[in-house]
Amino acid sequence: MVLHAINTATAFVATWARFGLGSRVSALGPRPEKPLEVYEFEGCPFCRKVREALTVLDLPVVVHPCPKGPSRYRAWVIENGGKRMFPYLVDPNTDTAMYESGDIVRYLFRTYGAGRRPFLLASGPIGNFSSQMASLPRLGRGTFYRGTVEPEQLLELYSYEASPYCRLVREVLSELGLPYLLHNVARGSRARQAFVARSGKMQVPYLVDPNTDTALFESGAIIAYLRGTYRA
Ligand SMILES: N[C@@H](CCC(=O)N[C@@H](CS)C(=O)NCC(=O)O)C(=O)O
Repeated sequence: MVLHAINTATAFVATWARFGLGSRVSALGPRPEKPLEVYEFEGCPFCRKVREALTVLDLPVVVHPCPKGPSRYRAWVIENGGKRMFPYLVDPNTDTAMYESGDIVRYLFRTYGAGRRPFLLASGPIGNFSSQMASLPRLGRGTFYRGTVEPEQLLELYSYEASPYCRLVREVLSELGLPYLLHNVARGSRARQAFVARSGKMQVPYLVDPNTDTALFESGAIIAYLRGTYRA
């Protein structure tokens, strides 16, 4: 209980360090037919920039967590991309695959946006520094692999990047190496209506696990569920 409160408070600090970037949607361009795929880990400041861009551009994405350690997607990236570097984006809609957070953010806004990149995503060094500062209070959470059980089907998470409660859940998904379909539902998201129709209310995080026929709100409950189910 106390630990969850401390975690939530430090997750809030991370959001403030980015001035709330990733809490609302900006001008949108064309929509992809298939979800994008990203290989990343929650504790990585460069990966945060990509997740922010995906939220701001209201894009669904399959997240393949690549925490440090023997996570299978980390090995996949090294084999397919040629380098051990994260984030790595795969866009099946345009047959594109790329490293480098700055290039990925530029690509996303060029392909799926209709406006300018927010300052913290456009300014290289300042944006990177602020993202590194945002990672500090979380003390490396979401960086190291602690997974044991591989689910058969993809989990689904409704979230948006700036939400501190969602951050706590994404950290655990990352550490457990669990892949999931991330539905970004920031303010102004076109996906909100369908989300409320599915879940009954507008509240994130919301986890759906088709492997156990489970769906639940509340970060604390979701984290307990994930650890109980996927950390043998
Ligand atoms: N310039 C790259 C830097 C990426 C980078 O340094 N990523 C770190 C993680 S934060 C990494 O891949 N480290 C290797 C590892 O995790 O093994 C970018 O902006 O994408």
